[in-house]
Amino acid sequence: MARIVIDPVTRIEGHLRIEVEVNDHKVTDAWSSGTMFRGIELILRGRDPREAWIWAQRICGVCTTVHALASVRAVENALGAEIPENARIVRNIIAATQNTHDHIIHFYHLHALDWVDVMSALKADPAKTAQLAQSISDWPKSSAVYFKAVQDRVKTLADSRQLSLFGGGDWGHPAYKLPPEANLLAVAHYIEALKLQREFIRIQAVLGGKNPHPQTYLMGGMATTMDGNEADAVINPERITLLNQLVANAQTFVRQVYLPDVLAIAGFYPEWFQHGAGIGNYMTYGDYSGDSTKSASGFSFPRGIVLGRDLATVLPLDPKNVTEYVTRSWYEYPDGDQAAKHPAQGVTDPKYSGPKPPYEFLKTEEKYSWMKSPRYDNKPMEVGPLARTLVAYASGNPQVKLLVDGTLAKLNLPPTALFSTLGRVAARALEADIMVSRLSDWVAQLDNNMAHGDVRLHNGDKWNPNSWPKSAQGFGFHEAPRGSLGHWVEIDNKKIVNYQVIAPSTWNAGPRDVQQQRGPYEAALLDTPIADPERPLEVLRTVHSFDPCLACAVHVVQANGAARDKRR
Ligand code: NFE
Repeated sequence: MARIVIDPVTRIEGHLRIEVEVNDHKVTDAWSSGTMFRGIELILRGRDPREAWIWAQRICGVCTTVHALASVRAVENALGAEIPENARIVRNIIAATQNTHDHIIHFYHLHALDWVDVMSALKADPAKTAQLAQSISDWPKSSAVYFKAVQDRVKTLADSRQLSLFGGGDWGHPAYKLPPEANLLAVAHYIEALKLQREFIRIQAVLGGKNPHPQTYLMGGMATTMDGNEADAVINPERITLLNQLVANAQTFVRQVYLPDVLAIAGFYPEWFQHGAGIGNYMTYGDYSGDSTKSASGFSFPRGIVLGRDLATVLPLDPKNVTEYVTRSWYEYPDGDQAAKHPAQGVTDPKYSGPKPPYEFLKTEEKYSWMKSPRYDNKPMEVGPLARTLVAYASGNPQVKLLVDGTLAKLNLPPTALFSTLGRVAARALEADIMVSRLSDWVAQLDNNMAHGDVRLHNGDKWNPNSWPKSAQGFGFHEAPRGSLGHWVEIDNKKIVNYQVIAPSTWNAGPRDVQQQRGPYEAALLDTPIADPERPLEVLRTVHSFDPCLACAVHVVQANGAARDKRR
């Protein structure tokens, strides 16, 4: 038996440590630990709730914008502020752009190299690579000359012995299965994706003023301008043309590059549709209102829970059933560490009790993470693109069913194959396809409203604090790229007195709970095959398939205004 430690896990955001026990080349137990402590919510205490989103979105620069959206929604929920139709659409466009952008970057720049051996691409025949590329897609760049040029670039890096962004890989690892031509194809598209993402994210600059961290949110709407007859308006016919172009380019990329690449790569790793399932409970708050009612029934990505991998039933979700444990986290609750707390009554009292550095292993039989353990109805839940896809699929959403069934048919797999490491990867790509098609719908809606003279972006009726109740509590949610995000705010006497965030990666990467139930990462790692314990590439495949962000996942809140910063 061997204990393997990966710390830090790279090609993620934040600080994640994974410890696994390996017996006979298989993972027999796993622990996921957030090793960074951070406290953005602290600085929200005492502030005007109208400015909460500005601070909250600094929780993360990777899922930039998502915390602004969840935060502004929490405050609007607390104070009963409604937003106009155009603000709903602009928020949807910003969020879906972020989602699509994240998924593309995740696949190519954070995850693909777990499957793609960059150095093997040097052995590829560019003409055969062109044939392979043309057999899976109409993407116009797929010529032998193009692939030869990419290969020459990689060769220059390799000859210089400074691999730059391809440095530090486990090249030559026996778990790599792609032929050289598929490796060259993927490396070429890795570089293409760098260019695409840079262009596509201009949508945030148009609608949000900048990226990362768009600056146009406002309680009650959006702080931007819209006028069909005004060249100086932020949203005008010229900008609609630009948005349409950027969305169309992304759609072409998703359909002609990203999706075909995922299918081609997955085809060489069919066994990874059997590894990495994990706990098998999937949760989504749902999001992306298709109409101004904002009710859950109008969500483009529906709300619900799939429990125990049962795709025949979608259970309703009630955010009241969300709790967090600190039994195995470096915090204490005033009423004991066995307790479960709803985030609206959340308490964060940090008490590090792990080993003093330098240390070899964490005390995994005790507390071992800065992440808390979120639970729904006392059960661990996986959140993210796979959860959203499964809930939509099991709900009978026609677009999702068509796309998922078509993809499974191409791979000759049953729906149960989705409960896996590659199921997560495939679901993310399919979701990107759906997101970009929704994006063009929303840009068209915005254009249509403008053509009909509806240019309202903000409701000011709750802006004056004198119109607020003495105290109020609110919940804001968003389906961020990595899954279900919740913000809880408590307002008293016009100021924030308590603020709590549960981010998607806290759901997925959190540690065990009072009942010793593993978190989703930990459960997903069980039975992972390990070819070479010195280079546990296979562990990274499953951990990366969740798209971890530990900056979001660890946080601290001060309950009831008690100001004690115990950072260490
Ligand atoms: Ni920092 Fe995030 C997303 C949020 S965490 S990346 O998506 O919220 O999982």
